[in-house]
Amino acid sequence: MNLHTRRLALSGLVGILSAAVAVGAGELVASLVRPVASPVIAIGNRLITLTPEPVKLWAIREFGTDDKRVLLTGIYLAVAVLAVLIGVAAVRRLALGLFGVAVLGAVGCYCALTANGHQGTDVVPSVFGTLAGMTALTALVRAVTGTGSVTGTGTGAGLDAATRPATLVANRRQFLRGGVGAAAFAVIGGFGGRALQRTRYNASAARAAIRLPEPVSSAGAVANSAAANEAAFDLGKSGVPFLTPAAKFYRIDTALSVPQVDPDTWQLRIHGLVDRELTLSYADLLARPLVERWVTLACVSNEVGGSLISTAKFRGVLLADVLREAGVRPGADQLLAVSADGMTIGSPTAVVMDGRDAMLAVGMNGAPLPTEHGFPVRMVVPGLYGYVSACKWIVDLEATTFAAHQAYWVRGGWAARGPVLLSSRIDRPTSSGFVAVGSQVPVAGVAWDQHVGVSRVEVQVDGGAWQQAVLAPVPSTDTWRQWVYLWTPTSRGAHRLRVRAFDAGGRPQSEAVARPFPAGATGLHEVTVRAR
Ligand SMILES: Nc1nc2c(c(=O)[nH]1)N[C@H]1C(S)=C(S)[C@@H](COP(=O)(O)O)O[C@H]1N2
Ligand SMILES: [Mo]
Repeated sequence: MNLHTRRLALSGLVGILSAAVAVGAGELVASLVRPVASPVIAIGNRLITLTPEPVKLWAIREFGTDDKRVLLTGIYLAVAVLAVLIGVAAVRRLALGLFGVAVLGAVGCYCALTANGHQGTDVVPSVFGTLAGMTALTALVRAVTGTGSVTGTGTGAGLDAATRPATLVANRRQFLRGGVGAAAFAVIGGFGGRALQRTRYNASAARAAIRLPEPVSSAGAVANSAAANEAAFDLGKSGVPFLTPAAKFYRIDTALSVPQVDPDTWQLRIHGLVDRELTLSYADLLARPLVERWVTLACVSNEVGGSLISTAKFRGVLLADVLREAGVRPGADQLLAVSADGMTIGSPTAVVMDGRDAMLAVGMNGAPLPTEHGFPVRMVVPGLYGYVSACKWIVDLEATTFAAHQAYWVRGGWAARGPVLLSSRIDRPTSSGFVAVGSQVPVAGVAWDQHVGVSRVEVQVDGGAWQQAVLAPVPSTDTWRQWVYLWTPTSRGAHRLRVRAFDAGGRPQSEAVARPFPAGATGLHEVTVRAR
């Protein structure tokens, strides 16, 4: 490598080290402000809100619950590329590099100050990160060019390549010291800051200390039928279990850093078009009669055959009771929920109040809600997609109208009212699987039409006649329904399996192919399996 190339590489390194110092300082200061104020998180959250819905859908489809890790990796890579450019610019002309850092810092400040649910102090980590980055850049560039240094052997002509010393680094000792110092600061600040954030803002200790009261109305009978399902069909092996364990429950939200809400200070304010404003503490909620219900929650972004649907036993307070106490006025057709992280989710009041088990949920599968699933309190409304009903980390509920307020996803073009659509899925066998000719193959899966119910499921092999599957018993219409059809392949080669479900009224699910946007996917799920 000639001197020129080596100098370029070194300039890039100067940029990377300075950016690392900026990011590290940002994380460290964010540990004193709050985790969402971290510049990288703030930029990521802004990117999430700026991303057009089709791209979001694509990301959810491609990466699922990994979408956040992918986004953060992308941001780090982009910052690294910009940092190299800034470094190269700075070694030529320091002011130019400093300007670049300032622009990046300004982006961080802007994102922190415009985030959903932002606070004024959220800008502080970005400001400190920018200043730290500028300081590091200045020191490292001066060591390289020998400008502005007392001990330097340079001529001070950092701008002019012709008069520059013919060495790579004008002040080698100063550069080494600065570089090692910057790297150490970045690593300690970054990882230390993150660790501090995790200890200072962590709801898991509070969560672990909670003992939920027993429900006055339990989902016990339901547990029996879930067990019966598994026994009858061996669905544990051949399909999906009725209950989704919390660790496997799908997760969809825009929170790059999971809100850590302290149950001791948590409050839910119920206001707007009501006769009496209510403010409930966590203790108030637990003091009320709790019910426990099996509910299948589904995401509107779920593709036909997708996995953004899960079933849990939710424990909570019936929301309609609370709303009757507040006295929701006629005309308030929307209940607008706001979360600790500024998400807004609007539900149709009539649906919440129609007698179904809409809840302010505090528990999931017998334990307090997991932090990722909304601890301490979330909404659950059987029959509505999550984006119009299932606000996690809820802190505010306003009785309003659809005309007056558009919730977050609705502003993105999604349907304002989101009833779950009748659908079905084949879980076994999978498309990649082989089955044996002449053997009995359980074709199994789930079908759902929450709060309406599934009355029949049929399976079709290679375009032939539709065959009726056996349905598992269900606790209520609010959950998915497991089904199984025993199929004996009679010939080798590829076989196409399709499934369709019928609702409680005998209506079949729509075969028209529609993408999830804007009101949920339709079409029949099919898998192709090989028999040999
Ligand atoms: N605060 C908050 N609540 C939210 C969301 C969100 O992004 N933020 N996403 C909603 C969507 S789109 C769905 S499908 C459900 C998913 O709930 P889960 O992550 O517990 O499965 O949460 C809903 N509640
Ligand atoms: Mo969703």
